[in-house]
Amino acid sequence: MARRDAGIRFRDVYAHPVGRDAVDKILLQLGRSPRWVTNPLVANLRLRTLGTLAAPLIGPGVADAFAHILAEHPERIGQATGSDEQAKRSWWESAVFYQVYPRSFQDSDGDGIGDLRGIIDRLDYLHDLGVDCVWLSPIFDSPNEDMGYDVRDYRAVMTEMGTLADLDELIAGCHDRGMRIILDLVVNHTSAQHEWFQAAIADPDGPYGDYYHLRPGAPGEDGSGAPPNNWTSFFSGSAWRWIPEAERWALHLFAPEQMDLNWENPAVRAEVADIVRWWRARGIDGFRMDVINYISKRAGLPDGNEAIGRLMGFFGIENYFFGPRLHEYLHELRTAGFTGGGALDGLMVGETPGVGIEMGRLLSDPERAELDLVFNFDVLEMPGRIRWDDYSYDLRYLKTYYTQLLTRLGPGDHAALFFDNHDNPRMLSKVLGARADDPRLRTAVGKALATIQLMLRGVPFLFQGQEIGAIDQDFAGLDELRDVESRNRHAELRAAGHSDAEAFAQVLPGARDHARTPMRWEPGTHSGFTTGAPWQAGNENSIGFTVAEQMDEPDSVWSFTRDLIRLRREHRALAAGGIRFLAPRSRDCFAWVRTGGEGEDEWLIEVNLTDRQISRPRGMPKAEPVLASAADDSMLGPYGVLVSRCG
Ligand code: ISL
Repeated sequence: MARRDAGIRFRDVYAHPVGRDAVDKILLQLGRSPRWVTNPLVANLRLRTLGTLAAPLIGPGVADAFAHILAEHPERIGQATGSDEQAKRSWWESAVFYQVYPRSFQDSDGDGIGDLRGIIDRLDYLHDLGVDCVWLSPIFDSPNEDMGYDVRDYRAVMTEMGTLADLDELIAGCHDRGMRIILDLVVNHTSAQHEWFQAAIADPDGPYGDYYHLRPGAPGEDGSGAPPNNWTSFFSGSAWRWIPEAERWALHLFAPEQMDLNWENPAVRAEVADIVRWWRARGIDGFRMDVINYISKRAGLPDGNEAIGRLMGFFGIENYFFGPRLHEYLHELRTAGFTGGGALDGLMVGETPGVGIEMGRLLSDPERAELDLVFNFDVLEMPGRIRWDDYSYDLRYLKTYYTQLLTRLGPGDHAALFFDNHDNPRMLSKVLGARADDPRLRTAVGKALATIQLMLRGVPFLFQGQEIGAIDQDFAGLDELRDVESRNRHAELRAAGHSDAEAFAQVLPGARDHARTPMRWEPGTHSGFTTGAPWQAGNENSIGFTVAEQMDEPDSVWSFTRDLIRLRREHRALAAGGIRFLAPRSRDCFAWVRTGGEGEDEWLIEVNLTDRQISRPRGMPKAEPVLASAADDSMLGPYGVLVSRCG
């Protein structure tokens, strides 16, 4: 069989959306410029030659892995087309989203776990902030091995969070206030306790056996029996679990209790479409689709390339992060699940770890009727860094990242703009570290991040607590960490010979637990989150950074965030207009203009990305300051911000 990479030149790889994003991702991890690969010498190299030359450095087979991906996806990078005016105007394009992590938002019954009634009690708060759409992290029935991301029943509410009647009341409460609500749909995998999986292992050759990736084999008494391939889990260890009662290996890309669904099976796809229709009928306005780019696995589940596995930290990822039938599955779900009365309605925002700019454009191209927009995670860490690294995030990287991202997106493309979520430490703490104890700096950075997120061109997703300058927690030890990823990583480090203290020190910087501490509503015991014992430690007691204190303080992060959202609501250019970047040569100042339609105001935004005072860039357009933080008409203080109306 002719090798797949016969004749392919490196420029072909870089002209392909998947190839370009994969190469850019590798360059990002290596902290290298794209010029490394766009120069004619490299660009004209045959992929096979490059693979041979690079083999000593990156190992064999990488070129073939690229060729394989290109062969599976015939698309080429499309040019940005259309215009801002032509781009369709759906409700979500100008909406401000707010992610609620229900478990840590508000407890109403004193069991220490946040619940739906608690969210209902806080809907006026979200409305006052200016939220247009609430995204709930999973509330479905779950054993909570991964805090709800292991669903046991897609049509029932987790007991500790309430009932379906509560959820119906919450949906109505949002709609009555002119807000919308989307749920977190986790359908790459189910809980091992889901009835489908239980039926599958009871009868692996029966109808449900093909709902999952089950493979024969056996670990052997002496453990000599190897799993079906070398894939590793994102939560440590192999991605395969031996199920003795079924005498099968079962695939789990995440925890051993999260069993990957086999989307090649039309019955699985039909089940998911039915779940979507069921929730749409209950009034849900859409979904955030959990790791939805992983659903299509390469046929045969082949071994992962050693070099890619070492570089990315997970073996096998090239066989599923953008699988061969992904477009087909998404389009089918979009049309089967979301077509209400003929028009494509409802929102599908994809959580797509590992997907880069071009793949994101492909998945969210309106012409394809797949996803509406995706989360691109490359903003969360600086080049060459991973979440577990203990380092100081330099905000100047945001100028590089967003200038590249938003310049590459066309008017028909949309970017989800986010800094925090339930899976990552707080961005504010990544920037300031221990300096976050300085309330002035903490407030300045909180406002700067809110300005970038709410004033750039894109769809902002605030995460609970961001609006009050929430920061990471000083967890005292492993017993305060609840996240399966944190605890498994700690166990893996201990098994590798690290002491408890060393293992904890390596887990702490990247622990997802930082984002899952209880919302700080007011000073005092458990910050008004619960009258009981909170499920997760939240030992911060800094003064001035609770909701109650911030709402009363005109110079707080909360008030500034509310004012930014209000400006978006009052001026279309800020919510849905175009963007023109200014002062490209200034490393320290991130400046841009939001452009409107005929007769609409244009707006100038300037952000000091450093902890030093700087002069405003020269040559800015004439503009009247409307909202400012640590700034005047000539200087921008540390992390200072100016939002001005042009003209
Ligand atoms: O945050 C991440 C990438 O930056 C990863 O830690 C995260 O696991 C990955 O993005 C997938 O996350 C989603 O699926 C997981 C679940 O644990 C996460 O909470 C969810 O957001 C498995 O369902």
